Amino acid sequence: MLLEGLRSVHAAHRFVATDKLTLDHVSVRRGALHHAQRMLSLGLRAGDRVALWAHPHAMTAVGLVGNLYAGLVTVPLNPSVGTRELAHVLGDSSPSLVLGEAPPGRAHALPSEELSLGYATEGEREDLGDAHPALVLYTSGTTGAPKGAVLTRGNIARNLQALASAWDWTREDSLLHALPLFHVHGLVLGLLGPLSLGCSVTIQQRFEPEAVATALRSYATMLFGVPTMYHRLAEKSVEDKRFARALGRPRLLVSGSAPLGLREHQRIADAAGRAVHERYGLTETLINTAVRAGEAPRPGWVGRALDGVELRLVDDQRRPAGPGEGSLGEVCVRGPSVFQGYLGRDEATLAARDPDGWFFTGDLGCLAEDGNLRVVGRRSTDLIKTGGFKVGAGEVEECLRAHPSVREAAVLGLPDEDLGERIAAWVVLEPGGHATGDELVAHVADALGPQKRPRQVRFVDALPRNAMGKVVKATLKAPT
Ligand code: MLC
Ligand code: AMP
Repeated sequence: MLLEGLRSVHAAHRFVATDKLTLDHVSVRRGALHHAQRMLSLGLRAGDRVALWAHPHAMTAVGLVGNLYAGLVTVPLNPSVGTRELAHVLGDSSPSLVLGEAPPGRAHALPSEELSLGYATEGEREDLGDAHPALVLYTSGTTGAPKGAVLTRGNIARNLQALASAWDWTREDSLLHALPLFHVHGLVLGLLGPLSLGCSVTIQQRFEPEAVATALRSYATMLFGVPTMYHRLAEKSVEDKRFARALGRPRLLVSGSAPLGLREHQRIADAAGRAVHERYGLTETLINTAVRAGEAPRPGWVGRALDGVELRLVDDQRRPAGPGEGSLGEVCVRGPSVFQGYLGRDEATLAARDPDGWFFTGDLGCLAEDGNLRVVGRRSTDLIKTGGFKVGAGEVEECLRAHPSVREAAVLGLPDEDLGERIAAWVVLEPGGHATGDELVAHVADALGPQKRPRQVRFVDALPRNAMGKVVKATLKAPT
């Protein structure tokens, strides 16, 4: 059962979003039961979709759990989503209702409800099986607008069980993170994890290394972060011994959502005398592999398959590739946490998952004889991971082209010490067109969201093209 842990928790187990409200798990459960009753009294029924502004706030937990109790399918909304992307997500997922306070400038025409903290002791639908959808998470592809990945209750429950076993994660733990609550990492692992296992969680509203160190010093036993966060923590640890000691304190530092560089592993090992455990996942599959709590991490490797997960490598024709550290192939995954499909996009679902249930991740990796996986890159350069956020080059290019002064645009991810990759755009202006780089950055931030904004823009007279007229991105160089 997905939220089994919440039924038997006691008030010592805290849910904290470091702002206005601290709740214990008993209050989250009662508030959520109240919310579920309210949703059902409004005429919503199991399976209906409901969007939820995923503010880093305790009420997000109440809304999410209440929706699960009522069997509603939550579409979390990024509070800093751009106007155009918001219209896409709401149009594509057609929720019956939008829950929570809309951020300034993000009005919409759908019915909406504020979340409030009520009290109830019943309201949970007990009859919903593992195949019932729980979440629709929007995720970018190489081209086009993001697609909604439908995750079921079973997908989530099995994944959290497997992670609990991999990390010896129990209700005695106290998790700390500062991740956003609209993606797998912060939402499924960082929020539903503690709520289903019954352990304490503190969600910091924004990532500040000092605030993280303070929490690590006093109570946190586990930290979840993306590599950009570990990079910033490593920087601080190198210059400040007190800081390094704080990083050495929790029993587990977990990194995921993008590769953690060898340099960061080494710097944290040197400064704090400890290792970082990596795990590897995708929105569509949840977490696939993890370095186990009792094992010494091998930098560059993301661990073995979780319980119930099968892994294999395939070549360009999707034929199984040979095993061994020397063999490289696309990573494929099969198991109980592979998603139900993309909302309303059967063709895209069929392209990503074969009839035998294998999901093609697009990641390139090698599998050691002992089952450990190393992720070495991606099949397409048109998917960018920046600060742990996945961004499609195509969506940014399309957005730039929609600007009246822009004639053509090409977007690439360039290596970046802090963000892993930074979004860089090459732009050809319309004859007589006037736009500055800052204006175009603001244009993308406003339309799609600040996470998708280019960090650098270079104006060129023409884009390099091959004989077929296709832009040759490989020849584009980093702006100087
Ligand atoms: C800056 N800002 C702008 C702007 N420039 N806003 C509008 N226009 C502009 N031109 C604002 C931003 O909105 C933000 O405001 C603030 O400035 C800083 O933004 P930033 O530059 O994006 O922050 P940054 O320091 O780069 O953030 C680093 C980070 C962040 C690590 C904290 O990238 C992050 O939270 N990453 C986590 C991503 C994640 O969770 N991925 C998981 C995917 S699931 P404000 O208001 O926001 O402060 C997955 C599966 C798996 O991958 O395996 O886990
Ligand atoms: P998303 O679609 O945002 O869920 O991102 C999934 C992608 O993040 C994967 O396909 C990988 O490219 C990347 N990723 C996640 N975890 C890791 C990791 N530990 N190491 C390398 N890449 C990772």
